Amino acid sequence: MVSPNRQNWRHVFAPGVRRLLSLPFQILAIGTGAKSFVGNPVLGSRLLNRLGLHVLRLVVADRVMAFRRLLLAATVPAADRATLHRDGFVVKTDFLPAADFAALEAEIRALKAPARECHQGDTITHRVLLDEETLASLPAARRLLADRRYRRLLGYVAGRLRVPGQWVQEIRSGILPGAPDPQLNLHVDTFQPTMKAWLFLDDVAEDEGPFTYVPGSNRLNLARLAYEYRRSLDERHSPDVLSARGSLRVPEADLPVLGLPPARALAVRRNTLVIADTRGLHRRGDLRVRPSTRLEIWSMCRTNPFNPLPGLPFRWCDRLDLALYRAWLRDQDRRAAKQGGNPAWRLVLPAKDR
Ligand SMILES: O=C(O)CCC(=O)C(=O)O
Ligand SMILES: [Fe+2]
Repeated sequence: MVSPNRQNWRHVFAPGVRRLLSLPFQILAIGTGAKSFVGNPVLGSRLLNRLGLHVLRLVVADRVMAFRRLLLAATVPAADRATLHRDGFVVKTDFLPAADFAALEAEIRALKAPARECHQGDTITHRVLLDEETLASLPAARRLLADRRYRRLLGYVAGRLRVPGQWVQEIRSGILPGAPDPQLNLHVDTFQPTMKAWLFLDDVAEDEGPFTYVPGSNRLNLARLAYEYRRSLDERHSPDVLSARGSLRVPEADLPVLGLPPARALAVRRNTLVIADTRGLHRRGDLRVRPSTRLEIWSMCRTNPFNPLPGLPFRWCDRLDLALYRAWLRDQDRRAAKQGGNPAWRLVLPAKDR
């Protein structure tokens, strides 16, 4: 039996000991994509950020990505590179030949596979990972993922030779009771340049929650650095938890301070591919109709921001990446089960009818 005194001792000292033991890891995290001001006292330190830690990470990650993209420059047309640099996103309408798109759409709408769901505010994001097992029964999706133009565009924006992370994603808005979806607020995903892509299987009108981006907000200029410097000092105390965790929420009223134009809603027809650097300011646009759904092939790639190399060109790298991702999901499941709750990405078995 543990004596009450000993319990008190534990209560008082254990958190301090834990903090001390985790400090070396928190320091090492400076060299990774870790971004949480509130979750990591080193990244959130007012003193270190006053000395320029956050801004230094922004600048170095930016230059490293510029170098990686330079290495891959020959793989994509110069016009796409210029558009990405100028705006932070590239839009390709009628991306697939009509017959290929029809085959892809039919296949994806009929798909029933294990999925993961994230509940944020009133919105459910439903994702099916396109790994080898799922792709085995999806020939049109396999063709898309093997399409050189697709792979190279995504790879260029991600600064990576291969982009393994591909999902079928359905955004179901206005489904849950609760606050509006936090993705409706203008934000950056993180401090490092990072790629997300959407091949839309549905038309998305201006008032149907289209992807919305502030053109030019991908570029770091002095105004942006000064703004992020100021924000970094106290961001760990932000009442907005996502902001405190390193996905800065930026009020639209701050855009003139940043010398930026208003956000542009990318209303699109189905079969449009949008690829964006989500280090730039973006949000999910407003919705007139609720509930509503938006179906897409979605991709995301975020690598170590300080690695100057674009990875290896082998297929087994994708398998390894996805195996690690699945292991991470299972670990999240175990942790959540221990605490009697749901992980952020809960397993849905079997997938619901589409
Ligand atoms: O789905 C969207 O339109 C954008 C959501 C978003 O902010 C993101 O995926 O990072
Ligand atoms: Fe985002």
